[in-house]
Amino acid sequence: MTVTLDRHGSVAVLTIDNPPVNALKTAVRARLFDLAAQIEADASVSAIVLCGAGKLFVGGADIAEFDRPPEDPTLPDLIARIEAATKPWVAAIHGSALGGGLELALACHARVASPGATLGLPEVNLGIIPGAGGTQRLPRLIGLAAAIPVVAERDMLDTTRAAALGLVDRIIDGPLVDGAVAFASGLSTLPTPARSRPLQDPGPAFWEAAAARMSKAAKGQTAPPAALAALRYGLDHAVEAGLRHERETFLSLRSSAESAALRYLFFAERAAPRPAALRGVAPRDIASVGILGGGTMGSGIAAAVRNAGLSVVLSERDPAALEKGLGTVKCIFDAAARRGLSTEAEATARMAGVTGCIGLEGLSGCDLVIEAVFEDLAVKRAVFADLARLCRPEAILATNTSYIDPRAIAEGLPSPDRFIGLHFFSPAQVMKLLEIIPIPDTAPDVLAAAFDLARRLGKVPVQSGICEGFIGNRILKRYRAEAEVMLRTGVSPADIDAAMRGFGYAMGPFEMQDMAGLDISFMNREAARARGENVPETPGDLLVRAGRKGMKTGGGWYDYAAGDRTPRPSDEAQQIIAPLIGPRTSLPADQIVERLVGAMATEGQAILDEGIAASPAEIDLVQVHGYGFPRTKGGPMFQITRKAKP
Ligand code: T1G
Ligand code: NAD
Repeated sequence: MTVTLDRHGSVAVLTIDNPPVNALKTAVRARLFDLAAQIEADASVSAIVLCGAGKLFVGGADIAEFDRPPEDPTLPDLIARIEAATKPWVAAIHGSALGGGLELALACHARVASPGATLGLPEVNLGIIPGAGGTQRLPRLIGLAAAIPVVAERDMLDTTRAAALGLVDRIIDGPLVDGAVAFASGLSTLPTPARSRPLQDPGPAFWEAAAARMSKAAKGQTAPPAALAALRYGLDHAVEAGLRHERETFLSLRSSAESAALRYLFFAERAAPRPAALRGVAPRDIASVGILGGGTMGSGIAAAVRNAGLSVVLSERDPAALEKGLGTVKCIFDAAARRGLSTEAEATARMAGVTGCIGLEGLSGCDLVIEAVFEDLAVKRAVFADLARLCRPEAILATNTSYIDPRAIAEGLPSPDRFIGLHFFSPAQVMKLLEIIPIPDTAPDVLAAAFDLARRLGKVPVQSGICEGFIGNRILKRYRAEAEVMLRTGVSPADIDAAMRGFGYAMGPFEMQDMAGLDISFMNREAARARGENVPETPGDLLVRAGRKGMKTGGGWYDYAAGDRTPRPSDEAQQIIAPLIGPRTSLPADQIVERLVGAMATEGQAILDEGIAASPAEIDLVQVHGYGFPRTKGGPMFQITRKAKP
């Protein structure tokens, strides 16, 4: 099934039917291409309505086809045939008209839409630009000032805004096809195709502002500036030249490593919430959530859960700690409203859905309790023993531990089938990664509930087996260790950090340590030494012992001026660590990157071999969504696999 043809009097209704998103795969394009010729020759047809089956119009070209050369008829071929028709084609849009889907609608002579539809050109998310006329037809319909954000900045239009801009000719409140047929039947003349309409220059200020936004928001990405250039090219050249330039740019970007990485992540992110092992397993119900501990993590998790519309009870030890925790949650909601991510009213409503309690009794009615107390096994075991006594046996009990073996936390708990690890990342209301760590007793419907919770929270869930640091922190440890090996050979922290920033990280490994604080890992090493483990002195130890704990003490690997977060190379730090460092040397940036990304991938391969992670893509999701690995590079496993390709 690809496209069906029905008749409503003299109007032909074509319905694209290619679940789940009506992607314009080759078979769909070919069928439409043939039907367009057939209908054009059919004198009994006066007009055509094009619509989509299921929940949307068309979700775009078939991204899965991008690893192969384009197949005829290409989307531009199909669009040219529709545009040349002597009978009016009317696109009837519901749900979404995205990418090639919107370009197909732009080829039509008119567009009608149900309320609440979404129209956009999100190709830049995939490292490409629209490749079937979007950069040339959209601005001729809605003007360049409105088109720039849609084409180059992922702006989406809803039906109302699209109608106000002239992209949608009529909003159909009733049955869409009937309304579209009536609209098509009422067209007395053939509307001027988008490509034939004039284009006005919005003026240099618009272009400068767009370029400035792009250089900030799309740092390190190739497609957004290329999309802006395609729009500009269309202003300075005839439409045919503009279409040719757009297609050449699209084909070039489509074959780029950056687009391959972004398409790889697109599919990995959509597969993540639905692990094969959980197919058919109904998740255990979660309607009310308790958070135990209102510190750094507890307050962030409470905000994340509340943002998903779930009610939250936050428990702390004493009134002062509870007031602090609730205050932190309120600050998070208020900050989001200040940044325009929500309204003031929404912030107030969200906070109203968070109640506080002292001690654990207030959590007894929750369907799920997430523990975020101190990273101390005895403390965690004590609170879970109390929770098991107070909560219903089917209430899910989850730990947010970073390093402790969840089996040790759960040992001896009644109904261990309801115990699981939910490892959020700081700040929990922002970071999308959620590592899900079942213990051997964890019931399937509890594991399914964890994945379903991730979906409701808009998180990217990755299941991890049990090892020190699970997936993410284990790779982070290897990354830092390799950076330290490089440091000891005499390569400077500044060169290493600069190389990783050049690769696309927001900051390098040493800058990151200064921001988080060197004392955390120092205390871990000291604790290991106290347990009699042989942990050799590290340069970080020397710095902490000298009082250089990072940004919070005005210096760590780098110096920081008061109130200034800019890292400055530090002679003092260099002298302190000198006993452990070889003579100063330098390495080319690409070699630094290759060694550090290689170390991550080597650890990733060990994680796969041990069955801690199920696939390379899941390891890459952890790195991209938990540790700032640049999306345009796909992840350490993607990088290594791509390098290995002939
Ligand atoms: N091609 C192939 N598969 C797609 C797809 C696409 N365009 N969009 C979604 N899927 C798969 C997805 O992987 C998942 O598969 C299933 O459909 C449901 O997706 C020429 C070149 C449309 C808003 O970027 O934004 O057109 O995991 O979970 O939440 O210029 O999918 O079930 O096996 O996201 O209901 C431009 C991408 C393409 C839009 C629906 N279009 N898709 O959301 O479902 S490039 C896009 C979405 C292009 C032209 C250029 C969303 C959606 P599986 P889902 P959803
Ligand atoms: P934190 O010290 O900021 O907060 C811990 C909170 O738990 C404190 O507010 C404390 O008052 C409260 N608490 C302790 N005992 C309690 C009890 N019996 N009843 C109620 N409240 C109690 O610690 P954090 O950084 O939020 O870390 C919490 C957990 O999350 C730890 O297991 C940590 O390893 C893990 N984690 C931390 C991060 C991070 O970046 N900070 C990231 C992921 C996971």
